[in-house]
Amino acid sequence: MDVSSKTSNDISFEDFKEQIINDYEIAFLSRTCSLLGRKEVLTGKAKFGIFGDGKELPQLAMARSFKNGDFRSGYYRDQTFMMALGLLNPKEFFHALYATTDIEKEPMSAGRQMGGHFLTHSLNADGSWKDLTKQKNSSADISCTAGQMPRLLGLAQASKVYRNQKGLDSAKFSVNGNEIAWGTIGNASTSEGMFFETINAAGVLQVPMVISIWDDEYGISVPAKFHTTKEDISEILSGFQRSDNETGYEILKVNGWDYTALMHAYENAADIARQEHVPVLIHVKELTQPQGHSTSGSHERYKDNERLEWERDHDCNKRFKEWILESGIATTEELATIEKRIKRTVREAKKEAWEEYLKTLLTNKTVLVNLIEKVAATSPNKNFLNKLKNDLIATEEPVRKDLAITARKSLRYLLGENTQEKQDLINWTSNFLSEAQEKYSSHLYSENDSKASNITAILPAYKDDSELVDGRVILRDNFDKLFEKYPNTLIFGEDTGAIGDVNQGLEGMQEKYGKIRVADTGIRETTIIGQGIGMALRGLRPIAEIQYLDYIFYALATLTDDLASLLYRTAGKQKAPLIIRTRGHRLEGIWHSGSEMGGLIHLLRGMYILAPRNMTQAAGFYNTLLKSDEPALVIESLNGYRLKEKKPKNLGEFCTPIGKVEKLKEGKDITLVSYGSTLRIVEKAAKELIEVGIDAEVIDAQTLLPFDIEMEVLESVKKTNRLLVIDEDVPGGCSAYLLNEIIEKQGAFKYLDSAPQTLSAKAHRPAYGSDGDYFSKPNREDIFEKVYNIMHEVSPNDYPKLR
Ligand SMILES: Cc1ncc(C[n+]2csc(CCOP(=O)(O)OP(=O)(O)O)c2C)c(N)n1
Ligand SMILES: [Mg+2]
Repeated sequence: MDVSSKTSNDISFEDFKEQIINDYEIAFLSRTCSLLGRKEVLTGKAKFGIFGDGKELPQLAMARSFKNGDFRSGYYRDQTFMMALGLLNPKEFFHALYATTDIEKEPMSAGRQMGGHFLTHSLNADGSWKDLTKQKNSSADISCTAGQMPRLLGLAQASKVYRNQKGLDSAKFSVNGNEIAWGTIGNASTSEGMFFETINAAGVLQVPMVISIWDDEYGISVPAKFHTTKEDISEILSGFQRSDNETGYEILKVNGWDYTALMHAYENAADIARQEHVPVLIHVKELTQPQGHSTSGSHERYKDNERLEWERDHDCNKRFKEWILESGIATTEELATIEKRIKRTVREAKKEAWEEYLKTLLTNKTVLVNLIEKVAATSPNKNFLNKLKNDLIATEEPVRKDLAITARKSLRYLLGENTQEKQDLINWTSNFLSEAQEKYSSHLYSENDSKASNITAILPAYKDDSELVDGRVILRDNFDKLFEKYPNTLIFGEDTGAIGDVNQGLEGMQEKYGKIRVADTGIRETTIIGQGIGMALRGLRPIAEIQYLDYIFYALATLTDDLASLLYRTAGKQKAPLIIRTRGHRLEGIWHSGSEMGGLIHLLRGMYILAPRNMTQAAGFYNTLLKSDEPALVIESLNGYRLKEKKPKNLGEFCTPIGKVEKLKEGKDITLVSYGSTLRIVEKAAKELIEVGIDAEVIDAQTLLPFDIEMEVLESVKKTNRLLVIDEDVPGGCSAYLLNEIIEKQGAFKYLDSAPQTLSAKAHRPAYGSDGDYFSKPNREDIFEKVYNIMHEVSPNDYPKLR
């Protein structure tokens, strides 16, 4: 196995010396950036700063053991690590602080994330993968403490899959699974459930993950005694330590100011993880925060003098320097020369970054000042316009907002004027606004050809004598085709493997495709999603199964904070095309009847949310999604697995289009829009309505995010002039969203002759009793009566009062 690394044991003393001096330079460089960064915030040039000071030394050790192909999943303290690997330079550090919106200059997020949130680019401009085995990789940070943990599990698991599963397309992602996923987390954040869930799962899965805990004994102002039992995280995790006869973790403890101990700990950890695929936990103790937590306050408020004194004494850079001097590796003068040079470098980088940041803004300012000057020359509102112009001139360091406000306000003073100068100002303003908007709003979804809503629809095809089978059989046989067709696809979840999911949609698949590709997991929704995100970030095509929609909320934080925001927060530089399979809508009881679509569509923008009415449509969505590279949530109908459907002959091929509604019944009196399980009831109600002379058009929304890109519902409303949206979410939930899409976005209000309405479930969850569903969710009679009453209002003579 090619996992050997050059260790400090087998290099010459000269090399060792050089390495140490190099490390000292990085430690000093990083610290200088932190100190100057804080000043930039305090003088108002940047809004907020959170830095890596006090954590430099262990990050140098981690960087030294970090190889090409490896992945980091960490948090805001890791600037030294990034600098050590050449993934962040001082100029980029300052660009991030100022939030420069140019991705070339601010590669971490093009100004979308606060400084201190790191990443590397996994994608080329066209959205295709770079060769991740030839670069050092960092998944994109999020601010939520411990939010990096679930994905860390998946990043590590990918190595395990690549090493053990034959036939995968691994060229750009793995060399025999030798890659380590390196996690970092603050001591206080280990209190989060996500941390414990991940630790346990990685122990079960035995994946190559090295998790470092940067322990500075504080979480902002709160000391360790309020966070951690016994105030010692590795002590309380000691039960995870592997033994001769049981698998588990290797747990290491090391002081964060002890350079040689750190180097050895990290080399040791890397060897164990890389070669044996055993998770390693490194508890790095006695770290400090020389400048306190962030620029939001000073730590003198909550640390006593004794602690502050202790921190000064244990500052890892100070101890490192003392050790270098004591060991005779360098002299005081030599280090002073280095420090002087680095201070200069950082100051220059800061200056250049600020100038670059301001440059386009100042150019735009000059153009705008000229444009306003010209319109003012002939305008009766000259004085007002000149005031706006002079105010802008006085704003020496404008942000885009200042320019936008000035331009937009000046147009108000030109109402009724009709000059070329005014037109020039209008043109400039429109351009400026759309460019600025693009900088802050692009990449919520893919902008490439593989965008999910670009995938062409392929209809299911049937033989003349196609058999009627249970819906779950269609899913199962379709998954069979998909596993055959896409070697990198794998599915996992609670009861997904051995029994082939609770509804037998994967019956026999584990026997056929093995325990890696069709796998059971523990009951731990958050890390099931984390497995999916991490593996998707490394080129696999995971399908993570959440057993019931009602339990997705355990994983909601990871879905909304990490997965849904990924493309946006990386400005298109990372993707995680994770498919989440779950089942929901009505069945029975409070936790097996969920259809909480409103909550999901609001929190998961950046993902696709699909609610197929039957298993053929569902299978078609999986087929479409695997051709695309975007994350999606597919909610199968819980009560549809045993309903009969005609079995298509082109399983694995037909594609349900994303963003397209489907008309299920033509009608002329009213448009009924619904989705999922409710739709079947709507169809039955529509049949009964015919008996009283009401001819409803029935439309399946089926893809909620995005909804009806081609605006087919609008065409329907143009014909029927009436609209009712029906679902089984709470009042004001998804039905209100659909109404907003149709009325406001599509502009259907112009064509309505009756008030548009919604019919939803009650605000509470459905009761379990045999008629609990009937009284909790819209039933056939409710739908019939609601439609009838709308028609009664239109024509009381034709449709006399029901009751
Ligand atoms: C889920 C969540 N809760 C609260 C916060 C606010 N917050 C940011 S950092 C932090 C303290 C983290 O302390 P620790 O994990 O020890 O890391 P350190 O900053 O000390 O390195 C808190 C409470 C957050 N970002 N996310
Ligand atoms: Mg801490």
